[in-house]
Amino acid sequence: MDRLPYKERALLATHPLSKAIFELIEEKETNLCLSADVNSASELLSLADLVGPEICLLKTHIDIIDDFTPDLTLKLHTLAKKHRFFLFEDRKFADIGNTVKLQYCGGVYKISSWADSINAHIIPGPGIIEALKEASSPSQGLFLLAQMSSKGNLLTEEHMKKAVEWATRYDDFVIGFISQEKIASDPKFLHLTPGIQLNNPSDPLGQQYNSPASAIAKGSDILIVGRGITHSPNPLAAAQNYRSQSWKAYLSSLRKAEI
Ligand code: 5BU
Repeated sequence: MDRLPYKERALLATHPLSKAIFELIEEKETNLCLSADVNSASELLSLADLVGPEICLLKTHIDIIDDFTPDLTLKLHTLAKKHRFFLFEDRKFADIGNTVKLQYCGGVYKISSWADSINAHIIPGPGIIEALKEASSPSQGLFLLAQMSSKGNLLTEEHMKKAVEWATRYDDFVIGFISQEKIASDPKFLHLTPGIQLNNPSDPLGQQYNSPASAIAKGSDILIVGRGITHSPNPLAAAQNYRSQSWKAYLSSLRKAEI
């Protein structure tokens, strides 16, 4: 697997957010993203404060918070500055352009006002990318859903290739993919991989897990860990373990690339 160091990819990145993410990963020495899938504002904030020093991205599902108020996203933003991580709202937009724009900017969550990055399915066609781009600032970026971790999912190879094609076409807004492996050869694109856990091969509802080492070996750049951390009796120690395993796997993949 040919792999360039994150710091070199920061120089090749053409979008301000992907450049900033590559730089942060390199400086902070972490390629870990916490998927903070908890139900209350206080749990989300305490988790972000506890695990913030270990991560480059915090991934939210803001619509699972029972007691959401706009104050939560202001506080998340403050924690993101304090611990230096970026906010990624895993909203998986999937509708026509006009509707996703309304969902992105409006409603209770006003995602466009606080999320550094979001993601979208490509099923509706490229209008979804154009609409989200129109509603974003130049420093916000989009990840395209190219592959999923769940058993029996319908994202075919043809679908994945389309995601790469459209990412290339809209590279002033698309900064990478949610995928299980490296799918694009252009080093400016980030590959984010969910379905990472050390203790279990799967969950009872179709989730399938890989280890950090195996995802990095397949070319992933940022590993997304949810319950492996949040359901641990000691989330900080678990995050530190995932962080160190993911970083070591990255360093060893660089050495392999040199040989
Ligand atoms: P887990 O607890 O580590 O299984 O959580 C994984 C998270 O990543 C969860 O928030 C999912 O919504 C998200 N996810 C995923 O698991 N698999 C996918 O293919 C995509 C997102 Br896309």
